[in-house]
Amino acid sequence: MRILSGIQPTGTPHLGNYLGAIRNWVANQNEDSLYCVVDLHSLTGDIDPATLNANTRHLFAALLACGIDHDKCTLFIQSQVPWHSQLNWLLECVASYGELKRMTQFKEKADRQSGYRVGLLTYPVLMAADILLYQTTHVPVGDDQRQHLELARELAERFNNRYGQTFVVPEGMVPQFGGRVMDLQEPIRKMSKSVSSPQGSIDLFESESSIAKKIKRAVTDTDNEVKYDWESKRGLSNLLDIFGALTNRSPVEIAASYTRYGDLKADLTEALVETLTPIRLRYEDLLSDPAELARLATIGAGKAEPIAAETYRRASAAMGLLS
Ligand code: ATP
Ligand code: LTN
Repeated sequence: MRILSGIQPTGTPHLGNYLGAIRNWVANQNEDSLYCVVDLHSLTGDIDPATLNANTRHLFAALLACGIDHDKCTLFIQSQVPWHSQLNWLLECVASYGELKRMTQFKEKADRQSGYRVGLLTYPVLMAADILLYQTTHVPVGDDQRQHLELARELAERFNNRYGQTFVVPEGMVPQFGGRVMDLQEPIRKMSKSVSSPQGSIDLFESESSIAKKIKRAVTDTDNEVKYDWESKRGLSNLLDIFGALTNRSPVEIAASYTRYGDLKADLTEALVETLTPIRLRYEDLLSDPAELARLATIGAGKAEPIAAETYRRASAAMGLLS
């Protein structure tokens, strides 16, 4: 089993990133696992250079704080391994404009930005390059990445058919609960770094009082029946999903043990504080030593690079490029 996943340094990581992805990265880090901060992906939006620089360092520290251990797996920064951009180009010449134009995330994001960048369209190809470079068998991601993952599989198969067996065709790993954490204020959309309002999202480094306030104000409904039902009770079901993911229990079972929203919210707050406080303390500690973070990033890139170089070499030779 070879695992790879990535996360964008577009802002402070939130509970959705943690429950949908990072927690599962930690759980699987004893496999042959590589995890990266995908800074090149963040250039698809309008991000200030100083902000991108700081976010990348902070996110690297955040992953360590969440329990990623650089001795057990490979943790690196995407742009420090140049083969990602190199393979991206080869795969852009395998992908079609039509299939990229149809990606749901592209359509949503393009709708919100006038004069969006070409990179926003081709972004899933770069994600496919990230995955295929490492002969990845499994990709732990949240539910929103299913379509991008399907494209990575399709490109691998198309390349193998056209140019000869080169890439492993990867599988997604989406968690049963926590794979799609919704915005606390607008539970019809997913919690997101770049779109959610501060009230709709819980950051990994949120203080206890702020977590309590946000959960208290999370949108539910007025009929006061505690029931897990995504059709009629989205806000409440989201809270039950979060609670279930945090405590490894089924949301239906949790719902059965409460009669009042207030009690459920109080206990959920407690579970969140218990999970997030140690992460916040480790994070603050890690940020105090930037030289050590830079050293760990260099080690990670050094471990990833030879694997990526070998796959790139095979792919470029298969396409007829001279070495
Ligand atoms: P952005 O808002 O900038 O698009 P994001 O918050 O969606 O960012 P990413 O960096 O794109 O986060 O995603 C990192 C990982 O977190 C991916 O595996 C993604 O599927 C997962 N993820 C993101 N949002 C959620 C969510 N609300 N619930 C569960 N998983 C999520
Ligand atoms: N597209 C993903 C981030 C991402 C990724 C990857 C995830 C980039 N490269 C490789 C898994 C594997 C996102 O926006 N969440």
